[in-house]
Amino acid sequence: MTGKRFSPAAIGTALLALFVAAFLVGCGQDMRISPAEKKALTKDERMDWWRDARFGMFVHWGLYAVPAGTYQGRRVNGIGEWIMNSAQIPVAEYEKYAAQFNPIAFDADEWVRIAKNAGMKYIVITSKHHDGFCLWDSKVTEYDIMDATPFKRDILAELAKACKKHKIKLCFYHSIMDWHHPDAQAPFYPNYNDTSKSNPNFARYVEEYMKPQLAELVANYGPLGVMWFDGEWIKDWTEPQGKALYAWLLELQPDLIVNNRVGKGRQGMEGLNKSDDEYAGDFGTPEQQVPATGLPGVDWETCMTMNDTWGFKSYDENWKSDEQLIRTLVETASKGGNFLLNVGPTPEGLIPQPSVERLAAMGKWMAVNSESIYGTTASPIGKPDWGYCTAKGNKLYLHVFDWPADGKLAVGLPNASASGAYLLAHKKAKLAVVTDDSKLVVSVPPQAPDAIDSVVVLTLNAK
Ligand code: FHN
Repeated sequence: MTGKRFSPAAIGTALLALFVAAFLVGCGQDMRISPAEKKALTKDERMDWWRDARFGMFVHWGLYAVPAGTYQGRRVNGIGEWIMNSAQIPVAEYEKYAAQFNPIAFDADEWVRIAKNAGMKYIVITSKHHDGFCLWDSKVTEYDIMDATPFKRDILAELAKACKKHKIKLCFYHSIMDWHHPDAQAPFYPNYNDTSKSNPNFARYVEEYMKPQLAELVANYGPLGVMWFDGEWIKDWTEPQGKALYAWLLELQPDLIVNNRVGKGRQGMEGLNKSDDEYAGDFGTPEQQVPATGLPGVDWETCMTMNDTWGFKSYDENWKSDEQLIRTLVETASKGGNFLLNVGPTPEGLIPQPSVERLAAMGKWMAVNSESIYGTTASPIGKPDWGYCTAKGNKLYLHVFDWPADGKLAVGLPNASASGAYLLAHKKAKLAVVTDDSKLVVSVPPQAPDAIDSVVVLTLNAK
């Protein structure tokens, strides 16, 4: 049987394709997978790394860091990144902040190291917030870091490089609402967030501006972990549009994850995605709170500020404590969710020192206890009196906030049997476990190894 014969033209085309591919790889180009090679992945396949990660860094950074909560000498109420709307700043006036935005202290590698050392596995940064300013070199607009500021460096490209180096997933927040674009909400001034209003040209904004920018972000800074949408509540955006955008993005990058704010999922179910066919998006997005019982049956992520603002405000010193932050991470994981904790960098490009200190404290705790967070699932025993519980395989991770004075840690697991127990902080010291019908009791040492959360590992004889 003779082999298939190829025409000289076919051989030439194949050789040319090989040369181009080799050239691109040689230039360190990220070879885009061709449409023929793209294959649909199951949701579980796409979500696998995200479910394992459990803990990420949110970064709200843009022109709003320049006024930092103050306009015309007056402190402006509300979250820092909303100052354009809160202070009713005209577009032409707000644009002037671009000429002042020169974050010469910005060091992407330092930001990524701070996140990684905290135990965070992914970073979600505002590519464009509601104010419309773009932190990357967009070919679709000059209202971006390269053309409108003295800084003239592609922030997202530098962050992408640092994330790749430190094996942290790079993800982008992107606002559907856009207070700067004439075909979006700019004409609604002075209340850019007027949800009673509609822009007759919004479809043009979506097709000729927003989607080309999203294509840039996926093509030039990816492969991305998550596209994290926001600003979806506007009148001009609908769930069918969200579903279409979701499908379009997965065509561009088949393993991309997209949150439920690509459509109306947040409004529809209080952040809960009832099911894939209900609302577009892969996970629910409760904000500034951990739902009482989590969001059973779906993937979800609580996003939260460390003080009271997402974007930098020079006078917001209402910082959550190390204890509050560590215990919120634990509570979120114990209910089966991810924790996306925010930093709001300064106009100079620095993560505020109080944030750096709290992330270092979280990293110190995670260095000992991350096994009880990464890849865990929700507690099978509800919420015990003394703290929280996470699970993985046949292990229960007992997060003890209130250490038992009598040295007896009771675990409500009727008719269960355990093969052993130990402290994550002192794995070699085996702890005695006795059982009775209604519970297991672990004998623990008089001193808790960690004042904020001491983890006892209980190995069960069955999952
Ligand atoms: O309006 C935004 C707000 O500025 C911030 O980005 C949060 C973060 O999730 N999302 C919106 C409010 O829900």
